[in-house]
Amino acid sequence: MKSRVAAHGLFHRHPGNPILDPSRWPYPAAGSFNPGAARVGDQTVLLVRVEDLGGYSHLTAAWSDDGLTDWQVDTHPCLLPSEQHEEERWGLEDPRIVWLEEERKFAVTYVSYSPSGPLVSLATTLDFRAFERFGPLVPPEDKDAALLPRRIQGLYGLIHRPIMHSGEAHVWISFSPDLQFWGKHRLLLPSRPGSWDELRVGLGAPPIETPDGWLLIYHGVRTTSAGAIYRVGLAMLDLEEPWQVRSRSPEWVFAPEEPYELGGNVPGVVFPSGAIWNQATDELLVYYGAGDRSIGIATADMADVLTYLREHTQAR
Ligand code: BMA
Repeated sequence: MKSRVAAHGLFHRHPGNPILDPSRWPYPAAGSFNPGAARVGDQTVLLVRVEDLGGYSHLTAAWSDDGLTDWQVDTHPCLLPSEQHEEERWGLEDPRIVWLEEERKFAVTYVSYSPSGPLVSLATTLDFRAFERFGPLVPPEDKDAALLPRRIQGLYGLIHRPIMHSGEAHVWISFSPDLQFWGKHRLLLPSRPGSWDELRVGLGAPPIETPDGWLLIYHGVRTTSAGAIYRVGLAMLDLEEPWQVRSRSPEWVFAPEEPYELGGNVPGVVFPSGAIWNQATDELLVYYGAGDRSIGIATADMADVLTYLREHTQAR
């Protein structure tokens, strides 16, 4: 029988961390962080949130053959705020990428920072050079969204994170027949009073389809006298009824520890936003923003992640 997997031993930092930071950028940047991730042909692309020196963000692609080393950063941004989209006026942030098999396109859900608050927009692409914009999916304030890669009972699913007036925020799931009109809204993962994720929770990487269900890698926030701490937890959703949470980590599985996570522009932040599961090696690569300034990779064996979640069947 497999031995019990300790939460803190699940993930390992890549020795090359941080793999990207503003010093590697071909133009001036204050931060390069919170990337979406995808495999395109035989390369990994990171769609990186780049914060310019004016404090506004846009998206630029970086490419690597093995998804770990030798990153080539495009010389120009691929998604800048569009004048035709007023909701993008204060920048584009935190993209999540999903391959939509039915559409045969990548769907990029990103935060459009509108003057009346952040909301979630959708664009599609095949090559991370040309994009088609579909505009806002949900009104402000809402963030941290990704589509499910396939329809469930005939409907597309969107996991997202509306923010309440109180500042608290929980993860929700909504459904749509056409990627445009959204309904069937349900609370999915609430923040847990008293816990490490008591203030806010938000989707990290897009949901990953596993034999046990949809794996969610999420961030949880607690405010302390020294400021907010962003840590990482796991949850498993039912495969065919993804509004049902099958298990959730009682403890965090990854937290700021290294200087680039404890420092940076916003100290004490690890913010997963992309993940790639190499099914040949069973390795899960999680790409995360560190301190709102740089990018790190955390790796885990998917078998260990699934074992851990099978042992934590508490749903909420
Ligand atoms: C969240 C988002 C993220 C950011 C995090 C920590 O609200 O804005 O982009 O990484 O805060 O500052």
